[in-house]
Amino acid sequence: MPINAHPEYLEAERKFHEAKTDEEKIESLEEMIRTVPKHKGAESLRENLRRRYKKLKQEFAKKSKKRGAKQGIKKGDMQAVLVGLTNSGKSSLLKVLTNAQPKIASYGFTTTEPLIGTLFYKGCNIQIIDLPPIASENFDKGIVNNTDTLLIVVEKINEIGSVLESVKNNKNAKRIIIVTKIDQYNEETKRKITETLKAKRYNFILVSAATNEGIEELKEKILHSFGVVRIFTKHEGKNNQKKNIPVVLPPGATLLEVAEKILHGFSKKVKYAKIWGPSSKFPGQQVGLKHQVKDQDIVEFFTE
Ligand SMILES: Nc1nc2c(ncn2[C@@H]2O[C@H](COP(=O)(O)OP(=O)(O)OP(=O)(O)O)[C@@H](O)[C@H]2O)c(=O)[nH]1
Ligand SMILES: [Mg+2]
Repeated sequence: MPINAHPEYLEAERKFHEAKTDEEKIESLEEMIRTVPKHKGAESLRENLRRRYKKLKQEFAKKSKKRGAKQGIKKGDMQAVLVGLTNSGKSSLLKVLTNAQPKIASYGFTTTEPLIGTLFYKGCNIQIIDLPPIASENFDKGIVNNTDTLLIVVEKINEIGSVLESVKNNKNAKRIIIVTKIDQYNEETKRKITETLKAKRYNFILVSAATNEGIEELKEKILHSFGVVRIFTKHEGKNNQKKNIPVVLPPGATLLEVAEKILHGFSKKVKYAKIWGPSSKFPGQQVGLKHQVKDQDIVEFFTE
């Protein structure tokens, strides 16, 4: 080598050629710039290194920006996140639960970035996010730490411990253990799994994305995890069992909040209400706006 490079430089150069990630490339290029010979004969080499460094940095910045934009998921009112090892069946669940069309494959690390789907259930829009597997470099801790409900997806129950470990920083989210692909098991095996998980007092469910077994129950569990109450309004002139799309409110909500949500600022005109369902003493009970509602109540408002 005519420029008489130091061993440090040659070592950095070797690292650069072996680098797999952009970060590694940038790091070793910085090391090359630091250790490159300073004499005049190496001037063009120095210039060349600086140019490559600048270009690499620019490309890297562009890529991170793109990644950032994709990860900029706006959190919905009710959000649940699928977490698990690779191949556990997360994307298949996203597909049967929501309108999303994820890529599903039997090889590992199929999902490479978070994907959102919406579960429309009992009048609610629930945001469900499919994440790359835990071991992936794109596993998004930010999403995991800020979500309301963690859907712990496993194919075998011995995976549960490590998945729970990887989400332990989120202390507030509800956790639902989902044992999936149960179409592979016979009744006896399913019974054993159920008993083991019951003994551990997990909130769990056995499902199959292939046969849809347990999927409706899972939807109910997910909705239930948000602790919401759903209030239906009575259809004009129809019998009160006929339900429409409910308003969804946090637990402990009163009729005043229901009225605000339905009547948008006109709730002051409401004098009283009649109520049917879990919070009423009898069907059609007349109550005031301070009345605390319960999930599945049906209400009718009166202005005079
Ligand atoms: N028999 C059966 N196979 C399933 C079921 N769900 C998923 N699979 C299969 O399991 C493999 C992995 O499914 P994915 O949904 O892609 O798994 P994933 O957890 O999203 O995988 P990564 O994206 O790599 O983390 C695929 O071959 C699926 O067809 C199921 O309920 N029953
Ligand atoms: Mg996937």
